[in-house]
Amino acid sequence: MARVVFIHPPRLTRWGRDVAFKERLPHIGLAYVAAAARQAGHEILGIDAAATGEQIPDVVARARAFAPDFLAITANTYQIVEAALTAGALHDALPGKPVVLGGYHVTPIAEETLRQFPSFDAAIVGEGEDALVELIEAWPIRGTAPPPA
Ligand code: B12
Repeated sequence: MARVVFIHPPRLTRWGRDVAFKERLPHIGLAYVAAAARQAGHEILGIDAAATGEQIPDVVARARAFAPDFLAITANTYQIVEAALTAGALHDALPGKPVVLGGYHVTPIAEETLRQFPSFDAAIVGEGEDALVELIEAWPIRGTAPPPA
């Protein structure tokens, strides 16, 4: 069993402006992936910072308090910089904990995205329910040996 935090990144670029209803809607795709992880027996925490208005320090504090093994972030293209900054802050606060990216930005350009934003350790393309569970279970967490090549 792993402890996994699911994050919809904060909005950084529109501070002080009214937030439209669209940005307040919870992220359904991330919820699907989180539900699959929970169904597979993992402990989950969801942080929809885009919907709640939380900022990177809030996300980091909540993630740390949960003592995660694994961090999962979603991003559309207009959120990729926010997601990368959040991943970097999580790495600083939780050294050695893997951060995996999913969603619409990374799906068509995974290799380019991972090269451009080294704060992501891995990416999942397309629908993430099964793939994320497989990745969590294969990743060498808590000192377990890596899977055979
Ligand atoms: C529904 C929808 C909306 C709803 C969102 C409701 C909600 N809060 O969830 C509303 C109407 C609000 C909306 C608004 C916008 N949308 Co919209 N929307 C869609 C749509 C039609 C479906 C998304 C969806 O819910 N899919 C179903 C869920 C279950 O799947 P999913 O989100 O894809 O998630 C799966 C995978 O992506 C993956 N995954 C996702 N995240 C993660 C994370 C991890 C860690 C992992 C492992 C996997 C993973 O696994 C998930 C489960 O299988 C898509 C187009 C499409 N047909 O897919 C566009 C789409 C996502 N929207 C888009 C855009 C641009 C917008 C707007 C900016 C439009 C605008 N100009 O206002 C706004 C932004 C709103 C905001 N600021 O947040 C673009 C994004 C393109 C991009 N590259 O970023 C899309 C792809 C449409 C397009 N072709 O251009 N949208």
